[in-house]
Amino acid sequence: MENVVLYYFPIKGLGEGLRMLLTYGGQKFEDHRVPKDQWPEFKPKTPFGQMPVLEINGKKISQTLAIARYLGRKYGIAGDNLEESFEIDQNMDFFTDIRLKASTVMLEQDPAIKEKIKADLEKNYYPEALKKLNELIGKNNGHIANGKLSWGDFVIAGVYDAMKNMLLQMPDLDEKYPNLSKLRDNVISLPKVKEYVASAPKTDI
Ligand SMILES: N[C@@H](CCC(=O)N[C@@H](CS)C(=O)NCC(=O)O)C(=O)O
Repeated sequence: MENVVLYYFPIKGLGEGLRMLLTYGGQKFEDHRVPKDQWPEFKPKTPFGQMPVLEINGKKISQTLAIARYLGRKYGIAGDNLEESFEIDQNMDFFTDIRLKASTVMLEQDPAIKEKIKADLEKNYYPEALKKLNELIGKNNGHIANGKLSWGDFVIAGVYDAMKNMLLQMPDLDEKYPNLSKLRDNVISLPKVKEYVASAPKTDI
């Protein structure tokens, strides 16, 4: 039997999609939540100095999308052919563009510049990008690609609260772009995942 450990901070963020994917796949794992004060000691022991990290029988692997794709292939939700796999990758790259743009606000330390970047994204980027993402999910029956469940859905569902509350800082995200929260609900209402979510620590991000 595989010995599996998922390392991430004690929040949902990028780790939650992987926790939910492992649960969906019926994989028993240790949900190791690394407290902030223990991170400096653990950081050099990770492949790229960042989490999430998945350890399988002592081997540590990293990068959220690569791990999610790997688990998706393992559990049969990575597309049924090359074209379907491509569609998941393409649409997840688009989602990642939005997530990384939104992260620039959080990463900026100067309050005045932070406000400027946020205002610019709200005026010139989010309306078009989030409208497109919302439409894409709508066309795919509440999924990111191919009109059906894939590993990409788990990543988006996991990071949804962090996007809404910390990165986009958009309290009305559910109402403005309802297909995003519909996708999240589709994932968290999957039987095994629902059980995991009910017993998982409650966090805002
Ligand atoms: N490209 C990486 C990014 C991971 C990442 O940004 N991790 C953050 C937490 S969400 C982190 O480890 N931050 C602590 C640090 O960089 O020291 C991935 O997709 O997994």
